Amino acid sequence: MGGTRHNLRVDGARLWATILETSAFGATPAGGINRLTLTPEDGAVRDWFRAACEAAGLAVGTDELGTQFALRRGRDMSRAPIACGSHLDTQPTGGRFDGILGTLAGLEVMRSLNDAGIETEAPLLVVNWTNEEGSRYAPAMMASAAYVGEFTVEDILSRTDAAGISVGQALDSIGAVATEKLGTRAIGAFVELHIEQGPILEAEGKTIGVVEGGQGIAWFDGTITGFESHAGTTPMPRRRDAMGGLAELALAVERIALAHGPSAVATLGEAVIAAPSRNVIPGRVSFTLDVRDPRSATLDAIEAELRAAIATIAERRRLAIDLDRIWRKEPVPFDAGIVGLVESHAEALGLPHRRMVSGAGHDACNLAAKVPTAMIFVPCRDGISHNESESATPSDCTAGADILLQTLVTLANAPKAPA
Ligand code: HGY
Ligand code: MN
Ligand code: MN
Repeated sequence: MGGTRHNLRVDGARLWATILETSAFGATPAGGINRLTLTPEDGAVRDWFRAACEAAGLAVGTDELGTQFALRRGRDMSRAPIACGSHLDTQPTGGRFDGILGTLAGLEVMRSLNDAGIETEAPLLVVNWTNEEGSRYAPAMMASAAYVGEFTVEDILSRTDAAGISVGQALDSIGAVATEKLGTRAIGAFVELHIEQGPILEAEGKTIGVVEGGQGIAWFDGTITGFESHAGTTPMPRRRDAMGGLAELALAVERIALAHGPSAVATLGEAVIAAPSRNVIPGRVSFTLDVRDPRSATLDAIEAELRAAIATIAERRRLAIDLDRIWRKEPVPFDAGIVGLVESHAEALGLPHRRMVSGAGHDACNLAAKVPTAMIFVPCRDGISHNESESATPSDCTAGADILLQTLVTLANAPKAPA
């Protein structure tokens, strides 16, 4: 069969039905999903995914970090599979599309090839990567980073959440049993479909984002230490108020990011007062920072300016402020050949499209270090994501899945690379 069959399409209604069906696992009253990685809700959707893949004739394996690999045989099983997929875990205020669209569209592609009786030369693979979100366990895109060798199994299994539960314990709690070693699963190329999670495609009336790469990310953990004392008897000038320090830091984060705009973004997303009490001046606050920009040098500059601002706040307010960079992901370019394929298929299907860089991190940003990788974006309403109101349309999801189908088939039927 030829490399590309432009008349080949997914069953958009079936894809949409699976998105709605699986949104029940961790459904929130506001219509979103709260399905943190390796919770019972995540375990339930993983069981659903395994059963659905097996019903579609795929062989499902699980690695030591719980990542699920669903394999569709090809005529030439000596070739490395062409992979797709994304993640099924969500943020606490997650929506029904972030990660879920790419994973379920992968299943839909396999189901559509089954319906059409098509066997590809190379095998195909659908992947559900563990803990893409990084909300319960840092860093984000954790399992795909370990798959490409950035972390060891032991390091990841020992990481704990805010309740002190380790990744290993959480995997056991959902009954995840490894059938293969981390990093041993062959992948010849990786294509990830995802909602844009930003406003550009919708604003420009484009259906397909041809993603050329991912921006850089830096994550920080910090603590501000002041001095607890009586809220009623401590005069304002004598206070060493950790929350006052945090308030100033939050404004400095915003000011510094804006100064490097428009691409730079920075977020103080978590803050916890140790032993909070209405009538005690906070003495200790822990916080987290997320800083991003497509330019590595700008990430460096923002970090330096943050540290300078922290030194000034600490000195003036007689606080101790520690800032620890716990993760740095460099900006990553995707494979020009596959990017071109996504673009040419969007062209061939008459779908309005544009090239762009991803503001969000994705497992594809890790895979790109090891295998030819690219991404396909579709719009989401008002660019909203990591919010329960996250929304996309059936037609855009179907269009993205069609491009995924065409791209995967082209790659799987391409002439075998010389040994
Ligand atoms: O943080 C991110 O960019 C991704 O949504 N985990
Ligand atoms: Mn995602
Ligand atoms: Mn996300």
